[in-house]
Amino acid sequence: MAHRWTNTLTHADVTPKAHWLNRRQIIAAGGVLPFAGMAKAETGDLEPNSWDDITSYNNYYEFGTGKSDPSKNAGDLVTSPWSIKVDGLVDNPGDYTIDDLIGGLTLEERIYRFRCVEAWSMVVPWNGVELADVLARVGVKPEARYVAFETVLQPEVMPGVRHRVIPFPYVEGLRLDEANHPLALLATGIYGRPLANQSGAPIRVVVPWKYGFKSIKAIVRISLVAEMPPTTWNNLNSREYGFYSNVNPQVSHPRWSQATERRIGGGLFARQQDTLMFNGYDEVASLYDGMDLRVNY
Ligand SMILES: Nc1nc2c(c(=O)[nH]1)N[C@H]1C(S)=C(S)[C@@H](COP(=O)(O)O)O[C@H]1N2
Ligand SMILES: [Mo]
Repeated sequence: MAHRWTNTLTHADVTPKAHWLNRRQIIAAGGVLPFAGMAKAETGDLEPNSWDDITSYNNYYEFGTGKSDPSKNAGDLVTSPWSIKVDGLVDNPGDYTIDDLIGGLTLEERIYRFRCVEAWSMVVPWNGVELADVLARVGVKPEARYVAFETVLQPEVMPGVRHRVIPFPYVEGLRLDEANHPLALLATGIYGRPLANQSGAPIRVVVPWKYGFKSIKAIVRISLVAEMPPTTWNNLNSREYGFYSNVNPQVSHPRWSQATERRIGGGLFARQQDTLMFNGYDEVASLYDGMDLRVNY
């Protein structure tokens, strides 16, 4: 892949290998990192966005369709107690607390690019556990081929749900091998702080090589299934939003190019830059060997 000046950093520069290959343990899962103890961000292109950028420019249609609606409206979401139903083709189905689900797993910092299908992007320093570790804990049966996720429904505090801006609950899914890739996270924090409600508190999926809508927020259900599960944006418009939705600068959205993106940063300082195949995470390419990514978009 040709790298231009904006893209000369490899994934290893974004997230130092120690963060994810050696699975450096920062603190036991469930804890909160002290801000001062955070690994310093890499300089340059992968400088994380500020907490303010990350928590004030959001997509979370349960709280409205505007970018500032989630930060204005998500404050009353009840995130504790929280229960996650694990069902389908698993050895250990049941209702899990967050601690049951991730307690004792390695909580890591992952500084990832985040690329929305709308052609804006950020860099976010997530704290979370590998989804693969959680799937191992619940015990995936051999017949399972996909993982389906569902977001909480609290209509009393979700104006977008009351106004039915799109169908809810929001649902998403991954192929099992995608979900088991070490880059796929269940995140509980950003910058060492618990997720803000608008960021998907208390626990969300993060799949950095896919468009942002695959990274479903505030999950209350994880189902292991045999067939490709329905997903919200694909249900709404399958021509515009595929099940895979891997970031791909060569496959345009029917209504706009995906070749470049607007990096959000400090208000007026948003800038245009090239979009990278798989959002720069080339290590996932082998998941799609033999697939035509124009067909399986
Ligand atoms: N439940 C739920 N999850 C969601 C969404 C949503 O509307 N509802 N929006 C998605 C989209 S389109 C994007 S780009 C990201 C935005 O995440 P952020 O607000 O943390 O940047 O969340 C994704 N997850
Ligand atoms: Mo998005």
